[in-house]
Amino acid sequence: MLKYLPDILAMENGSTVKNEQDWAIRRDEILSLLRREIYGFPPPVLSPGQGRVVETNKKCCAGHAVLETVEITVQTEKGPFQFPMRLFMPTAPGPHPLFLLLNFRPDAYDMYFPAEELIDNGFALAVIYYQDVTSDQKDTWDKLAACFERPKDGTGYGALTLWAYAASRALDYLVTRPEIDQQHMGVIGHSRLGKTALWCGAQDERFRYVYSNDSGCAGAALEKCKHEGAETTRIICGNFPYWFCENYQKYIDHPEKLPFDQHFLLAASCPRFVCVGSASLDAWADPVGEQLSCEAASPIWQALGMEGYIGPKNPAAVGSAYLEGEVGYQLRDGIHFLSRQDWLRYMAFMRKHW
Ligand code: GTR
Repeated sequence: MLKYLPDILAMENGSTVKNEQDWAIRRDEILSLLRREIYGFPPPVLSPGQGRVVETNKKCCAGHAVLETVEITVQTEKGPFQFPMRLFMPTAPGPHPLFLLLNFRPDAYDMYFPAEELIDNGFALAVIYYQDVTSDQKDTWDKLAACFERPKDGTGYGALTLWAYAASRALDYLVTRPEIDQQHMGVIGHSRLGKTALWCGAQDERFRYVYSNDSGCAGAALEKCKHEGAETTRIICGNFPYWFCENYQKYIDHPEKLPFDQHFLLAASCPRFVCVGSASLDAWADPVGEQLSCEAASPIWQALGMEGYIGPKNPAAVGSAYLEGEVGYQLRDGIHFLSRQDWLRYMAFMRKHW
């Protein structure tokens, strides 16, 4: 493996992760590190998120699903904050496995999710439009971001952390729905929201499946090992400083000094299941860096008697999918996109590890 990556097994007390007890300690260390140095600490959870169905459409997906609009309420330091969530629930008897998608647009139907295909495969789908939570704009700390005092010591939440936090508050409500199978819930996102999904799943153990689609820099892709055409720490820190905590800026020209790499983010979901998807024409998100990260995260699963990533060490062939291990990887043909093909593989991954 890449020798210059920080050792994921090396605990702060100098010992090596060998079993579940060690891993519980090491996972906390990793989460603290990621919170302190890149994503920021989340706001406190004052009480579980609550939901209220405000609209119901029964003529959805050929009548095979009910589409609800649910208002999610989060208690904050400045009072209740609300955002909407769409919920496609199969009409067939449950309980149903669930995908919770963080999405780019508020529309009920969207190019990034094949609602009917998911429903016909027996999945429930919850969708949050991320900018209902907080705007994706520099120096605009609005909506949920305006509801808490952001710590000024460099570790205060970035926007990714707030979007992830909101997904967890929506999950607080979703687990109260008897139609949902709580053993089979996954969080998923594309691109910046793929970074968010990884970060959400890393922290929230109720998600048994964590999916990253084309998440790239500061997502699944390694920062210390970039390939041609890939986004760098300098570019992402310069363009999107507000996605992260301020401490991340310390590394803008020195990713080699980061005390972690992105395989730590994947590993934080161990012993659960992580599936990383790349696209062949998406050099910006660094497919090879994403695949290497899956391999680099795997020693944690192996220390616990599992396998992690089971796939080639050389760059994967276009169109291939390696879904056998607890860490899946797939390389779809085509551009930066969350496609039907990606979803078919993500459904297969969940089924395989049922
Ligand atoms: C790009 C950004 C990427 C990725 C992408 C997206 O501009 O550089 O890291 O997050 O946006 O979210 O579409």
